[in-house]
Amino acid sequence: MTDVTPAAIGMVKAEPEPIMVDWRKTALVIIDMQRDFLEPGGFGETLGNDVSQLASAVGPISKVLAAARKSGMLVIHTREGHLPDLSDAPPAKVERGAPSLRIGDPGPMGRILIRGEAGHDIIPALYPVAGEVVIDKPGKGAFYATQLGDVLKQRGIENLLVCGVTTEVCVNTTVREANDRGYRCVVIADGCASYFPEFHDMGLKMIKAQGGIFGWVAGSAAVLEAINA
Ligand code: TIU
Repeated sequence: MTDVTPAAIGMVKAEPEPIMVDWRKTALVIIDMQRDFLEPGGFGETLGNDVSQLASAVGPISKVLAAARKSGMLVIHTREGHLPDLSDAPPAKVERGAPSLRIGDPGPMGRILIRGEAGHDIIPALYPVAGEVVIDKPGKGAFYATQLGDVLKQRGIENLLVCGVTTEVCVNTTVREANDRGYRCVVIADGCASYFPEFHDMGLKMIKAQGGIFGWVAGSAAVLEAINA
């Protein structure tokens, strides 16, 4: 008998090329699957968006989440939102555009994009379980003003499976932040969604272009196949 854990290397059929990942050094990062973005009456809808556009990501994410949980992979959920006193919400963000309700205004799911309110929480289908990490973030990127970097370092993580909403906003910003910090990001194409289908497509293309300038892109089926292999 030996106490050396066998290697847990898997190959994900990704673009622009397949990528080998050590699952022990990999985390699943689910970006902002909050009621505020996916349900009527939340932040996404106040910005004028058709929130039903995001529903397609839920099924693929729940399958990958189930496989990650079964395999013992580190699971991280993020939530975009602000403190009740708005002290972490820059006026430049709060005052932006002409939404029907602004950040902090009372809405049908509580105050828009405020921590602790119903709308800020993660949708029931993907709700975190004990042992999973929840990162609250004031910005679009999950590294800015959060403990995410420390969590990943502590756990020896080198690779991120990234999914969530929206493709071109919080997913792209987080992947760019992670890429600059040395993480290999594999973005789960059908586990992401945008209010704008063309931005979803382009957001994924931008990541995998130029030899994978920001990372890799793979479908949930390819990711599942690799995790379950
Ligand atoms: N989570 C995230 O992407 N925040 C956004 O504000 N996205 C929009 O597309 N508006």
